[in-house]
Amino acid sequence: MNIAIVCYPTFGGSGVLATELGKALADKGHQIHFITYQQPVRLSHFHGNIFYHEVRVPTYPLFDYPPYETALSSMMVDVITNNHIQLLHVHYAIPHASAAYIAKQILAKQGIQIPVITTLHGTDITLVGRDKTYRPVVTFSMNESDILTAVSDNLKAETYKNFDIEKEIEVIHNFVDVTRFNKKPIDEFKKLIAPNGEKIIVHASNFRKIKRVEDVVKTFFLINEKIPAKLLLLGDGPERSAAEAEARKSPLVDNIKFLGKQEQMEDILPVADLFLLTSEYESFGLAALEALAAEVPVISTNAGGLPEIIINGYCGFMSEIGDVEDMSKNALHILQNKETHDLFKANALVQAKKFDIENIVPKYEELYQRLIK
Ligand code: GMT
Repeated sequence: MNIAIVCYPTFGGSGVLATELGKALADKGHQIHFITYQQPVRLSHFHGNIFYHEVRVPTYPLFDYPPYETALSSMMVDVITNNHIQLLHVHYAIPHASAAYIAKQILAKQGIQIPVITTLHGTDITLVGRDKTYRPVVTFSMNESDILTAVSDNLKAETYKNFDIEKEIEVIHNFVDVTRFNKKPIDEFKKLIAPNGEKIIVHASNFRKIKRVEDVVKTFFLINEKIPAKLLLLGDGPERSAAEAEARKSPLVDNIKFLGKQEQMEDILPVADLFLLTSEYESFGLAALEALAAEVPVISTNAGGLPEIIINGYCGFMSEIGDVEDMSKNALHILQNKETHDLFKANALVQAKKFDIENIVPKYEELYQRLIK
């Protein structure tokens, strides 16, 4: 099949998922055309079946707000017309679903019928899309998509709760390529971070308010008061300086390293003993799934779709949002006993395999086949 994929190119989960999906489909022989404003972060290697089309928005003195959505629709029309594209799969509703609607209408006038799939990822529904600034357009364009998918049952329920949706939403969970993440840890790297065998705790996010990164720091300090440990924070975003300020309040600050944005998650995660995710909401929590695939138990909140991947007391523990005491207690329960830790690590891998790329990508292919027919 010839498929156009529209996504955000950044480190966020929706862009990562869309890129990994495109790469997996390309490996299966499909031709994939990415349309976005920058090369997607996880699209670093050449692949004969992958094409990348960059949306450029020319500046003009009149434009205080350059019209990205218009440029995007025009690019969709161009790519679809000139590359025998059979379907358009847009990730994250804003503004991709409405841009797809415009492109679909333009193409229909030219006698080209292009089916549109919109995949909802999380904040496009639970945070940004709900705002009245966007809601009418988001609602309309979701209803106009030929197929709507959500990445968890929780996100499906949230979408029905917050929007007047007239069609069925199909749930296709996030996935991970377990073989890529389940690697032996790089010993020199591990020794560099934890020279005295300290436990390595990792958090990765885009440091937005919704992630409550300060809770990661607080939880870590409670753990570190009891056992030698190091915290690696991966990613960057608006709340990084607040998290750094929180870290500097403690004499244990030197045990925390802010590593910034990192592309090679599959090299870093395997050195971790535990993954911390303290979010106020996660539609799914792809970062937690990648940790499980690297055999790293997860301590998280029980927000949103996280209970769909973390089995409490099996591959990790979930606590109420903000309950840093409970999160640290659970972390210590896992880390202080080698047998328990080994068991949770083994279970993490078993759990991750349920969401392996091999099980999930065919679900998208089935949808595509259905639409094209
Ligand atoms: O987590 C973020 O803030 C990034 C965000 C995005 O839209 O890129 O991630 C969302 O999509 C991921 C992939 O489907 C999900 O795994 C994340 O849970 C979801 N984030 C939120 O719902 C906050």
